[in-house]
Amino acid sequence: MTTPDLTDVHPAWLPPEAFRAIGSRRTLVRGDGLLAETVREEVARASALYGGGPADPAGPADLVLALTTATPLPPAAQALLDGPGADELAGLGDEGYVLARHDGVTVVLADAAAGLLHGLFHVVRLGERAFGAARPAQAHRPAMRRRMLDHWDNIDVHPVMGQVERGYSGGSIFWRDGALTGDLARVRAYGRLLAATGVNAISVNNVNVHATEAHLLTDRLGDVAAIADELRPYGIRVHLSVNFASPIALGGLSTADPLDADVRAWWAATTERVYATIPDFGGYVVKADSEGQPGPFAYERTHADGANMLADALAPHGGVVHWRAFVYNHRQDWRDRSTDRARAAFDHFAPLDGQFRDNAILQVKHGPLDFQTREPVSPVIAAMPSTRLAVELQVTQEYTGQQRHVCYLAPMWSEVLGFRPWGPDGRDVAALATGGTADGSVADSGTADGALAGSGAADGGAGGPGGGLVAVSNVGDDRFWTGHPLAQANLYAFGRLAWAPRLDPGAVLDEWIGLTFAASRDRAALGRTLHEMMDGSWHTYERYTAPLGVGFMVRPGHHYGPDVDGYEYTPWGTYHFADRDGVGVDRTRATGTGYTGQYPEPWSEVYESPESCPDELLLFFHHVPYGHVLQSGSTVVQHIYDTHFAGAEQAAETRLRWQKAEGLVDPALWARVKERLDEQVRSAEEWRDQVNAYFLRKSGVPDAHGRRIH
Ligand code: BDP
Repeated sequence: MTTPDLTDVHPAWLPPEAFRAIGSRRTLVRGDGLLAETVREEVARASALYGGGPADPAGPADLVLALTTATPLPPAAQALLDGPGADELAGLGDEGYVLARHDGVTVVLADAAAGLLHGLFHVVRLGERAFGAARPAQAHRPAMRRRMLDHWDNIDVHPVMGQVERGYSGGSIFWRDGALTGDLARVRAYGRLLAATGVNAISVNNVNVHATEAHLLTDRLGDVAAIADELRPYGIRVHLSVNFASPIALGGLSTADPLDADVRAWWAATTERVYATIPDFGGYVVKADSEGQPGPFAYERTHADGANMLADALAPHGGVVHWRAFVYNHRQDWRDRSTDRARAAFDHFAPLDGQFRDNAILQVKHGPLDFQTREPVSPVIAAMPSTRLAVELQVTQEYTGQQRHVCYLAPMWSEVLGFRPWGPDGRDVAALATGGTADGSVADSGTADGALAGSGAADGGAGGPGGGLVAVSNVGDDRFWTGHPLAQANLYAFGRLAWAPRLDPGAVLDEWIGLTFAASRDRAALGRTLHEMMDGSWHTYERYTAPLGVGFMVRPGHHYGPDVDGYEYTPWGTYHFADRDGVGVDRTRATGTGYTGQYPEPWSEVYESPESCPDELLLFFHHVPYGHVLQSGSTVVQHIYDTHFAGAEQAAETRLRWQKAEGLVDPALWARVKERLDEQVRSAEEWRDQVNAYFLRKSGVPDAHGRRIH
């Protein structure tokens, strides 16, 4: 294997300089297998750049990366095995590792080669610090067993969505001109970047499986195998989005009924062929009965019937099906207020808890609607104690500025992962996705993959084995990978939080800055600037867009920029109900849609009352008069004015900060960010003016500070 060298492509968080500390040292790599070769290759490349090299096996070394099975072990590794660090070595699993530094040698020990690779990237993150003071042996294991990116990529260019649905970074890195890309080195480079964050699975095509892409399952499987070959050296397994109606479209059957014997046989045979071609294939991703995709409802079967059929086809091969819970009616009658899209996933899936196979993972969007800037945590996540749940995030910034605005999303994800549906003493979302039985088991430590507990206890019970964390990727064939170079941080942070959900998002940001800009001539100044620009950028974005959790004030279709009533009278079920007296959606049990009743206590009660509902979600849960006083002391309408003026100002400050950083980074990157910031400032003013003018006209309440509202 040769490590990719893509001179025109930005190295993201793995520039050569990030390997300086390793590259200038004497390193020993011991162990066999494909991923151990990758580790060797990485070390050799760094050494070639910085003058270090493989240590003489008999002589001294600065860094030892070894499998516990290697014989003979280098003395520093053997000392760790025999010494006080031995306890840490128990139960490392197939991705964990122990890191220690003693007697002037830094040691990474792992039971499996994937662990060695993760350990190597840990040393890269530490840089010189890895070779400083002694470190007691410490075990590191991923909290989530599967840490997965879904690509919404099409092979063909879709007439409306383009090639990558909700993609803001150019074309697909997998598919070009109706075929597999000729640039497989780019795919490999992507795998390398992802491995350095901890991601270990990718689904390579859109969840909306169009006609061409459906064939990836059968006659175009070779393309998927070629991608798998590129990603395998980095420990990343490939998954495929499949169309539920494939037996009809590809198999010539007359039905896709999940209980039909021929249909089941077709899936079993097809899946067998997939594994014959790609033995480490991960499994299927399915969007069914949603936004026009076929599904089991056509045959009056449940989603458990649908998911289990695929799970059964995959089980003999060790595969899993990710079955998405994003199921709702997108042809609603807006005049009928008895429907509430937020309720849909819970209404469909909660009654099915306990009916899914062990290798069926229910993939739930983190909020009940659709990746808005602010949503409560989906009540489905707390409603399925006997089902393996994966939480789905959106790294691609569909509703958060489409990679034209700076919007660092890790603080949002961290809030989601830390949310405790049963109150302060219950488990949090990270624990539910991990499947850990106790809170502490989540912090960069073990995954429990035990039997399903099946308990619906009021505190969340012991829970199932957990389905992990999934996100929609933001990567395309753009030379900066993500269109907006700073949007790389979201991709990086996703992987890091999937590995260790309790990491501080600000610290992860600094880690990304440190690696990505390792070559900057003034790293400290640049680091401060970027931190200030990015750490609070989600809140800034929230301030100048839809207020107080109301969501969806975007232009229909492409979802960029403000359109205050764009979705208000459409069939999509996404309303804010603003009128002359007030705004917001009444989702209470007492007078509204009853959605608050989908939460366990205490949140059911907290959300039910406008007095206790957190300000930032007030309009998600309540329809209130414009003069309603928030917990902050401000009225709703004054809050809207204040935050919109402040948010647009903060966007302008962000641009100013960047202007001062000119010269500290590569000029092309600086220019790209500057161009995006110009658009952000323009767009933020547009949001400010439209939202403020809208609420001024609706309410007739002037700004208390007399500012001009256009
Ligand atoms: C929405 C997107 C749409 C996706 C859908 C999904 O607008 O393009 O197909 O989610 O998650 O956010 O399936």
